[in-house]
Amino acid sequence: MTFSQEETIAAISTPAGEGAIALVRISGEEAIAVADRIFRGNEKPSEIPSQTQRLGEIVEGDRAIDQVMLSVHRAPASYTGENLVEISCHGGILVTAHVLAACLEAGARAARPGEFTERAFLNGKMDLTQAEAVIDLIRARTDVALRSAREQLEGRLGARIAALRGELVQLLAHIEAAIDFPEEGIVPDEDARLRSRLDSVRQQMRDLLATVDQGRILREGLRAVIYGPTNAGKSSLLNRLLGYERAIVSEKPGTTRDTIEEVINLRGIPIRLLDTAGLRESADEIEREGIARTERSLAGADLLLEVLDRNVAKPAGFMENNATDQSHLVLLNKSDLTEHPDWQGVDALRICCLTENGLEGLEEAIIEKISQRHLQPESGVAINARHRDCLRRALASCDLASSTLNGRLAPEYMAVDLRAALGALDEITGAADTEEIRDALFAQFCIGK
Ligand SMILES: Nc1nc2c(ncn2[C@@H]2O[C@H](COP(=O)(O)OP(=O)(O)O)[C@@H](O)[C@H]2O)c(=O)[nH]1
Ligand SMILES: [Mg+2]
Repeated sequence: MTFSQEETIAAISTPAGEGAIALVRISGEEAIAVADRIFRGNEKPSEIPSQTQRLGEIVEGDRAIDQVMLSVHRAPASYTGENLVEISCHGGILVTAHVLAACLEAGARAARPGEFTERAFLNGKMDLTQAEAVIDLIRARTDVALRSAREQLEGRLGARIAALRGELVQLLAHIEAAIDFPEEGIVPDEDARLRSRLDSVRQQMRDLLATVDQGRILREGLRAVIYGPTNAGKSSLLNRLLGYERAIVSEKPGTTRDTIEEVINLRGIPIRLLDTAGLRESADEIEREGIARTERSLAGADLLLEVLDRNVAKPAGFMENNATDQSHLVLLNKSDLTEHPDWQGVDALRICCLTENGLEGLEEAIIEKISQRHLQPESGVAINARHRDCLRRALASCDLASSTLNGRLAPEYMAVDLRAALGALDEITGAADTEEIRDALFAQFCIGK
């Protein structure tokens, strides 16, 4: 990337479209000078005190573009840590485009996605885990996901990583002392202390790694796949859980052919519900493709909701205790109709999508299934896939260091491994800033953030 930090950037920070107001941001050394060139009010932006705002006009030459509120934030007390000007203009597509164009004409350059937050990171306003939390916060769909993102933004995860880092640095200091003064060696009682400290670091890393499932669910939603024979009421169940008629429901078998995906909020947990084409032998090419898609969805599911029609015979191949490592719930639908003798004594949740009977119980059962496997509500920290990759490497290096210690090999080996572990931890917070990680991370942002 050849974008310079020195340049002053500008962007529309609110979503494209019509709204009451929109926000255009300018950040960088020249931000206030750029604002001076385009703003007409009682005072010039360079005369306005920090963190205050003034009413005025944005002008292009002699022509007024819009009446706006403009606020000035001087470095380092701003979101980006640089001089930052925020212009609240009317929220029309053309108006905001003209205000931005005036900023660019006056010397700013168009910002890349995430560049404001990237500058906040580069100026030490936040570490990488906090920058990632900004994305999580914007994308959060439930209160639980929001709370987790907010805690990460406050630096909870960064603090845990910093604590681990501190312990590794201390271990490393001991080892290096042993390398520098080999005649003193590592005495047996110190040896035991080192081992227990290293073991504690490894355990803390494993504990953090265990939160990755929770993190994925809060960020992307738990994948729950509704499947079963045609006409059992799968699409009806999706509609009931969503609260509106999303999928077509029909007495004609084979109606749902494509998979339909919607996110619901089940007591704070985002759940990605997939309604699928019913499983049956079919001569229809499109339906066969739908069934192939169902099978693929099943493979990637966290939770399987098997819907069956209690009014008809048990389908061939039905297994009550489906032996998969995924969570599985058997739902006998149409409990308003008489039960076919096949189902007698079968352990399943009886529900009715017509009357909504049993749906409360279904919600309970879903929550119970997923809390057994994925969620630890007491822990607010929930790592993402990038953190997981770094932590896995850090743990592997600590494991190596541990076997070096047990094998009584030269302390130099252990020092190398501990340094590798430190490097991997530093990638998480961005202390070991590599441009590659940064580019990938900030590219996920929207422009103006
Ligand atoms: N009596 C009764 N009919 C239902 C119930 N749930 C769904 N149906 C009906 O069963 C038929 C098939 O439903 P649908 O949701 O399209 O099933 P899918 O093929 O599994 O998606 C439709 O005519 C629904 O109205 C229920 O609880 N009781
Ligand atoms: Mg259907």
